[in-house]
Amino acid sequence: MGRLIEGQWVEDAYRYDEQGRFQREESRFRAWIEPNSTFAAEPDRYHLYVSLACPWAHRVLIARKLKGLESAVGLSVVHPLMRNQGWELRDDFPGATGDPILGARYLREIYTAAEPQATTRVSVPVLWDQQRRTVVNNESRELLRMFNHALAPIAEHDIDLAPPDRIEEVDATIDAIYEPINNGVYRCGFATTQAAYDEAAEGLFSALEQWDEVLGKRRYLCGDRLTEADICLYTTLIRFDAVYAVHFKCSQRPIREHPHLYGYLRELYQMPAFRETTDWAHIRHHYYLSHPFLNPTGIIARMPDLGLDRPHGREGLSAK
Ligand SMILES: N[C@@H](CCC(=O)N[C@@H](CS)C(=O)NCC(=O)O)C(=O)O
Repeated sequence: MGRLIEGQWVEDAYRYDEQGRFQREESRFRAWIEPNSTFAAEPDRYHLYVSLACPWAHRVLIARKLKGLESAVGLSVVHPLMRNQGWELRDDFPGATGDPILGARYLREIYTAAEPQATTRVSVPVLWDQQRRTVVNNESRELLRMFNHALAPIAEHDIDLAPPDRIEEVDATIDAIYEPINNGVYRCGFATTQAAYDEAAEGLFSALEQWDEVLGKRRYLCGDRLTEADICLYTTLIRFDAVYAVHFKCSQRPIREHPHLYGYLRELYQMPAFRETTDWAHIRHHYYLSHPFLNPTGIIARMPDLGLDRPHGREGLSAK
């Protein structure tokens, strides 16, 4: 892996604090699509770059499908392996598309096309504006909100994943699950000291227990309607037993032993927008082969039987 420093690619590891805790960095591009702004909602203008392996990019892919934005916003899928040159736009893996838009070989070329002297990590998801030839935004949570609200005028489906009467709760829930769960699995996996790992694992498994209890009473995280918060939790839960439990040492208790989280995960997986954007080959190849410091032999662990098509039994949960 690496990063751009003043437009030059520099091979580089992740950042840690002095206690060995993984430090996630802020996303660089943070503009918004808004009516009558530099970035207006227009079909065929924006292009989304994702990895099908990445839980952050997966959020935006699910929203794109749920909202019916697939014909309005184009998509490029990177190759699942991310090694010294960062994400590559090769098409020699099923589902990887290459880059029909800029003809880039490396994802970093999208970043330098926007800002030749950029100093930034080169991450997915990233939204490219074909009209202004620049990156709009590369922060998944903001892209998720933009796909939901700002791009609604060009969306085919009328579904609001952060409705006005729930938006504060949706934001508070996304905040609450981010550190212990979404980022927590990475903090377990990338910890470089036992203490940093123990701290992350403790936070992760107590948060999972807490949300398991909540989901015993509520159908979705914010009540009886699917929201952005569910998308944010799903993309971590679906990778958990297949990858994080082994590769990131999130081993204490699998999702399929949390009864309510497991039923909830099955329900979401059985929805087409979730299932059709979940690509096991990309997920498993990416994680097990892209972090040689964690898995030097590059062996891909066996897939457990997740039983995701079993009935979820959650229809009877009333709104609370
Ligand atoms: N905060 C960003 C995080 C995105 C992110 O870390 N994506 C990973 C893939 S799972 C990535 O592209 N990492 C490459 C790197 O950081 O060099 C977001 O939520 O969009």
